[in-house]
Amino acid sequence: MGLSIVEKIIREHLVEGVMAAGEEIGIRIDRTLTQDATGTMACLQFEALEIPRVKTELSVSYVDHNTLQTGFENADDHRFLQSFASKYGMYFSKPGNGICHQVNLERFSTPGKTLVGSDSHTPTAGGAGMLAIGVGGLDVAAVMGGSPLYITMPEVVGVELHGELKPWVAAKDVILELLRRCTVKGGVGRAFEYCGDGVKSLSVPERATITNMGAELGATTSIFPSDEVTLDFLRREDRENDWRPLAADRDVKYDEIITIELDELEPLIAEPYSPDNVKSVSDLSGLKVDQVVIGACTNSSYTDLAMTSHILKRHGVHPDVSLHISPGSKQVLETLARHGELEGLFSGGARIGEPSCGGCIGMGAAPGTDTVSIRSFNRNWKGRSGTPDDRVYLASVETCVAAAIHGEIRDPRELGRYPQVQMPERFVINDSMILEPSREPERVKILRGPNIKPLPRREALPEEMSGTVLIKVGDNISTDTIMPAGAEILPLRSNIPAISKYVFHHVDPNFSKRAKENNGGFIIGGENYGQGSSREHAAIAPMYLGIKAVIAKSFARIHRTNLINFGILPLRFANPNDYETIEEGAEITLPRIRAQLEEEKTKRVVAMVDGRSIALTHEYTPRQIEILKSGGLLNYTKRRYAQG
Ligand code: MIC
Ligand code: SF4
Repeated sequence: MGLSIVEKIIREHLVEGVMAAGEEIGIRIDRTLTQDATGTMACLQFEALEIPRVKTELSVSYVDHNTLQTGFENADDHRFLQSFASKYGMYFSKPGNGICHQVNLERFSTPGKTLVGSDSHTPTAGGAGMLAIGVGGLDVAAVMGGSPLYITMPEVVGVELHGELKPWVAAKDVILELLRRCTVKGGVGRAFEYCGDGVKSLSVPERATITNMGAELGATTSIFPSDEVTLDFLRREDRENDWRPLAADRDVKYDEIITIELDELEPLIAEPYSPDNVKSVSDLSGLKVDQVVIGACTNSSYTDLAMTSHILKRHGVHPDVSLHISPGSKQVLETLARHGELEGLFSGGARIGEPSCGGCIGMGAAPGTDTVSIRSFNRNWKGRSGTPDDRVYLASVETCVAAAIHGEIRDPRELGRYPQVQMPERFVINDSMILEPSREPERVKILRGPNIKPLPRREALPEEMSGTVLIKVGDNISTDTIMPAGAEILPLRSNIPAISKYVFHHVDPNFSKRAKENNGGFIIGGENYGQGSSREHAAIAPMYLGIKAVIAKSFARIHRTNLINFGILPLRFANPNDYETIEEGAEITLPRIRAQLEEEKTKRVVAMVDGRSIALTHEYTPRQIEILKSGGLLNYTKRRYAQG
């Protein structure tokens, strides 16, 4: 039977396990990507492994999230990351050079290579045929230290694209359509591989928009074939030598096939507060819009912004709208400047920010009270923008520009002639903000500011665990809810004692105080607990507060692994109805927990809840059980990989 692209790349990199869906496999990783908000922890963790130099073929450390320097913290982190990269053999992309996923796509993406990144949107690189997976920082640290990446072999879904998109309908609408059909948990345990005659009509940046938002489906990864279109993109980046063709075998048998007729799609929009809350733009026509933000790793490529410029030249921004633009990278900005499109953005009335994540992670551009903000981003969970009761809608750049011009949501097709923007023959190639590692690493001193605090560690798993249910939450709780970001909290990513005060802050500001008073305890969750970002702070900070286990109906992939990596037990209700029977304040005991986990075959754990017993399941692999027994991945990896 023929293989999919996902299977072909995995087969080339397989070092442990069998390539069958649901099985744990270990794959060799060629490259890593880290960003500043998760990178400082990854670096501290790598340091704790006591390995002198990264062992990957290429590791790049980016600064893109914490570029708002309202105090010393972020600037100190940048200096730390720069000195760390130089000493340990990583490339360093300076603040201002752009969003990790966009810069990676432009300067490093290589078909057929494996990439792990400490950011959930790492699969953006799948737009150029890379097998790219988002994980927590500790998993990246272990990979930089020479460990394979351990994942559950996903099922492979073939997304068959037919035809071509109509003018004003965008790649963003393709992924919004998938989110509408599959929901934010539809991709858990699955990889999305794009195929069909429609693939060739999409450019690499358009493909990257689609694979980027595969993260919102909860997918392990998303990938496009590597074809002439990929070669064409790499040529414009002066990297044609990085190309190799990649296609699924003709007789491939996908686990499921989803078909999308591109020419039947219409402009779509996700309403607050979930990326899968998708409607037709025309259904919302007339809704007053106060702010429009174009940018983020989903939609901030040269073609996105050049098209914006051409439309703004024709029609200016509505007087009541504030239009913010964050270019994805310095290359995008420089290319716009060289081709005269930057002028169109300014003269049309846009506010231009530096190339960074910016408003996407609440670092600026927070919307006003009771106002509507429409964004080309990928996430719209309540409060993520920095305004607690925000009303953020997600849409294509085309739909965003139409709203900026009209001051209300309008179908972009009403704007008339579509400006067909081509990519330039050559993008502006200027890697001056990407620094090479030092050739004399022993002379490099790591620069550590006062906000960088030592890593907290967890002891080995005790024989028995007991405590109180500190909080009970519902379905689809994102890591933004568990560990919020934004301008106030994000600068504390290197300081776990300080950031842990904000765990569940917007649900219960006293959560961290209560956790401390109770010496930790338990969390109860619904379906898809921990969806969204890869931030391991949503596990480290609860670990620091003494959380012992999270008992939920189901978990999102990255967060579940992060919990295990930090010695917190993710456990599932054997009978989901038991969720209803546990309230905040209940007393839970996990008797003989070490022994229970060792009874591997049953994969069951019995919990005593206020004296009654409840059956839980765990689905840990033998390796994960060892990690949990060691008190987390750091203790485990140190033992296993430090030598050699
Ligand atoms: C996000 O989009 O939520 C982030 C910020 O990029 C996160 C990483 C982080 O929290 O640092 C992600 O997507 O993994
Ligand atoms: Fe940055 Fe937003 Fe992309 Fe996360 S989703 S990497 S915060 S631009």
